[in-house]
Amino acid sequence: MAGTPRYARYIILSLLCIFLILFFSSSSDSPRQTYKSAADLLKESQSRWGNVGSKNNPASHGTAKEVPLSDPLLKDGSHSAAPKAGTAEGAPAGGSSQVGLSNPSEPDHRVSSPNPLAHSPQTKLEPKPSGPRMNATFVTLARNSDIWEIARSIRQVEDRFNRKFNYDWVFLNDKPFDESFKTITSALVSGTTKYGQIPKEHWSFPEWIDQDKAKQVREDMAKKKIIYGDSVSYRHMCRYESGFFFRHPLMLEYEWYWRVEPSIELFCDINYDAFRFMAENGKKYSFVLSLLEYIDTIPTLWASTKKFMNTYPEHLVPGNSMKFVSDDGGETYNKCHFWSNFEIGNLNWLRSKAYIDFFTSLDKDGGFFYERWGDAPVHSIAASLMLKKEEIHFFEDIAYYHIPFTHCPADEKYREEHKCHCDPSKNFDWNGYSCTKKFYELNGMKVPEKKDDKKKP
Ligand SMILES: Nc1nc2c(ncn2[C@@H]2O[C@H](COP(=O)(O)OP(=O)(O)O)[C@@H](O)[C@H]2O)c(=O)[nH]1
Ligand SMILES: [Mg+2]
Repeated sequence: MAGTPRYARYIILSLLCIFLILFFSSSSDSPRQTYKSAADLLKESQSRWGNVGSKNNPASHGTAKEVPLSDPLLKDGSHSAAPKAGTAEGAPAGGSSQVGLSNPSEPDHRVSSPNPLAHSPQTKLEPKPSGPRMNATFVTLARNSDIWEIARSIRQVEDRFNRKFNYDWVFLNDKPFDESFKTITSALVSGTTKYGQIPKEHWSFPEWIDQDKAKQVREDMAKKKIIYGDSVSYRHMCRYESGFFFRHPLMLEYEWYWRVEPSIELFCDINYDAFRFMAENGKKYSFVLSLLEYIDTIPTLWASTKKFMNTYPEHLVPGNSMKFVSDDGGETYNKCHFWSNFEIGNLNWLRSKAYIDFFTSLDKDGGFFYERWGDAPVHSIAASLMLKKEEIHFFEDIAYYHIPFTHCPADEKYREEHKCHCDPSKNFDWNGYSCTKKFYELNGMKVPEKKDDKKKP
């Protein structure tokens, strides 16, 4: 029985402890608030940050002015489903299954919770582009099957450039575009999209081509494993890009084009209007990568070019870039060409008599089918002979990739400021197969010093 008072003492002591704990916790000085719900959080933050999203809120209004006003996804009614962040119109519709959004006893908090850091001084918003717009369009030749590869390219072009400018995009195809291609691409492009079918006469063998001879060439090239050597469609494509895309009815209303191919990458922000740069600086043709052509695809291209030069000497422009394509004053071709999967150029130049005479003359000689002439050497030779050298521009600042080559700007500060994600060690410009050095020399430009060279003793 001696244990009974001891147990009683333990019980009294325990009760005393519990009482003391409860007393101190309820009378603590620290203001511990507990929030009931996300709605309370929102109310709290609204009183702290003002009525975020409302037109009268100076915090959101002041910065919103700086951002381009047009939402890439809102170019027409059919693609306006994306909510506008921070606006009442952009709130999710009623009946949403989102947690906490459907309780009628809660206040209306269908706007997103504000991010207190969103408008902090560290946030770098791009200025809204100013100045006149050019009469310009992107242009892409593609098959329906290219959809996902071209979608990737478009996304990059939009993110890095066009979401700020909203230029149109023309898609051309030898077959009708299917609905899926149109829906996906028009959702991605911030400007107006247009879809054109190529007329049969621009994508078929001209009547002067000897079909048997052309077939024999394809078989021979296949045996030699020349890339695309056995392909008929690739030849139509090269001929079309050389002589017809700029004459398609959809292209006739534009003065400037920017060619985009599937699977390309843009590595840096382009914060100015590259079309306007071309116009204001008297440029007609531009490039980012140049290289040597595979000679087996163009063995007689220069002979045809010489024929053209003799027939139309009036089309050769004094002060041209002959030195870019020939190391012996025009006797032979040095195989240099601008890589035409990227081009920003003037359509009126391509539609000029000089260029059309050049293309027609080459086309009559049949090398698009009897060899495998590419549109890159054709455009490049034309630009080098029929434009003043100042009219050709190298976009050193446009960081670009098309398999397998990269152009990555040399300047480290530039790369940082433009959020570039290219590896400068992959830059192709000063590789032995590139012709960019030749372009620099011809134009009296200084070849950038390699950062690595400086470190060498
Ligand atoms: N509509 C259509 N486009 C084509 C065809 N062949 C190639 N192209 C397009 O022409 C461009 C060049 O073709 P690509 O396969 O990229 O050639 P590469 O860059 O020389 O390897 C791309 O924009 C292709 O989508 C074709 O048969 N039909
Ligand atoms: Mg390509």
